[in-house]
Amino acid sequence: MKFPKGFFWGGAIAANQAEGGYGEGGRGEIISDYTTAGANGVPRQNTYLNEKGELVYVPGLFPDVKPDWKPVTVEGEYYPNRIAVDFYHHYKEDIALLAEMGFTMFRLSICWARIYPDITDETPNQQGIDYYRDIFETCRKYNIEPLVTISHYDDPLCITHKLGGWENRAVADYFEKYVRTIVSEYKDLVKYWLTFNEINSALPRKGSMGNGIESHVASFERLHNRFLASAKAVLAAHEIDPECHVGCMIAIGPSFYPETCKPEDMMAMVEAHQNNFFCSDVQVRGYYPSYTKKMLGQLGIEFNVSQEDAALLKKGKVDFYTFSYYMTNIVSAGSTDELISSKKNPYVKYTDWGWAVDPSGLRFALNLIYDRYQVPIMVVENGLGAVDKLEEDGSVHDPYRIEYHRDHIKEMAKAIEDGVDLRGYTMWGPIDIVSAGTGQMSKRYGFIYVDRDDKGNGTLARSRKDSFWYIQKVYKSNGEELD
Ligand code: BGP
Repeated sequence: MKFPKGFFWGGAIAANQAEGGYGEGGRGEIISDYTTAGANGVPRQNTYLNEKGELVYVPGLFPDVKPDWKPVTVEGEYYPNRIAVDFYHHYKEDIALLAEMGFTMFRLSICWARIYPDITDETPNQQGIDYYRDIFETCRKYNIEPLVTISHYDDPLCITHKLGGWENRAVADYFEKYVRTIVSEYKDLVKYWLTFNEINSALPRKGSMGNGIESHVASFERLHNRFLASAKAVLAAHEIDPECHVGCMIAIGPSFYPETCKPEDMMAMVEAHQNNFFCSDVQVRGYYPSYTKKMLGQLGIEFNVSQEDAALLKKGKVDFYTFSYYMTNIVSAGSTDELISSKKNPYVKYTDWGWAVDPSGLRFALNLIYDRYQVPIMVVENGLGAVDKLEEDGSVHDPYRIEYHRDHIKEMAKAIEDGVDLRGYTMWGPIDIVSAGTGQMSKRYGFIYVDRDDKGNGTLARSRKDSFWYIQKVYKSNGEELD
């Protein structure tokens, strides 16, 4: 197994799932401050008072609410992201542990509301600026390259409640201002940026509407404005620091298999892939793909793009492609909801959360992506969410996690042999953090255990799991010592 010299080995977290520090350092409020804890199979909810003052529970990472609704906390509900794993106060200790494992890259996100508590503010919040500077300097001290996500599921609340949501094009301009601020501030420390985490999670799909306020048309408008914001970010970053690299970030779980070799299922798979690649077709190629009209037409969206917007998308192409990979799924011509069949694949195992563990799907995805775009690629999320048992002596025996990473890393090596230009691997959640989907702490991805439970009890103490020592061996040997 050979990885190229200088291959980046690391892990990834997101501010809202790790930092906590609610109300500290002058940070403004973000959506997840009002997102409750769910459970395995129980969705998280956002709690709001509607225009009549009634309490409403709204699911989703981008809750479908009206601008005049008021986010509120409800007694008896738990809001895990407010403290998360307190990376806000533990980052020095945490980064030292990452360095001990041999990390050469650390993907983390900046919380927009720490830099601009209200995104329309004219000047940035100095405490936020200093906080991230210290993080990046700490990374550099250990020769860890920061990979910074500019927006990772933590939209400031003022986007909805002051500006009316992403359908307001002004939000893209405020995003550009934010990007100009952070790239200017950190250009001596940060050379790799990603615009929007899993931008395709905001793609309107069959059956994807929330509680019916938002239409598919508005939802596409929001996405289009995010594309514009991404293009503006690329141009601004390159203007300020011609040496930096700006990438897109796509959720490629699910990659797809047709349920049968029936020709209709094969076509369903093609459509599922078009869905999957739609956002990166725009961000990497710089224009809406040929199937746009048909895809959006099926959702009742009439597709038009102005010449001015088209020119911006063309100029603001990203430099590299990154993605999250967790699982594969099955598609069939009969399934109406998001094309994905609920059938299980008999050839793979499933996690306790029902995610298919399919290492060879990663090789398949890497080949597919590279054939399509021919730009450098990084896998910036991949991992196993599992329940761990903390032993009395502080150890955690997690052979399942070791096996998971070993098998996926082997498939990456094969993809490199296949000719894919893969530059790095930042697995998801090297330190246990709050799950985005369920709000649980017990869905753990880390090599580092954090003493905190699903109700917020625990000391927040960090300890090394067995997988910590395994990954240290892998990372320090540049992927050669896998067994
Ligand atoms: C991705 C997100 C992450 C992350 C991960 C694991 O979709 O980019 O933020 O959390 O999935 O998902 P979960 O936390 O729901 O297990």
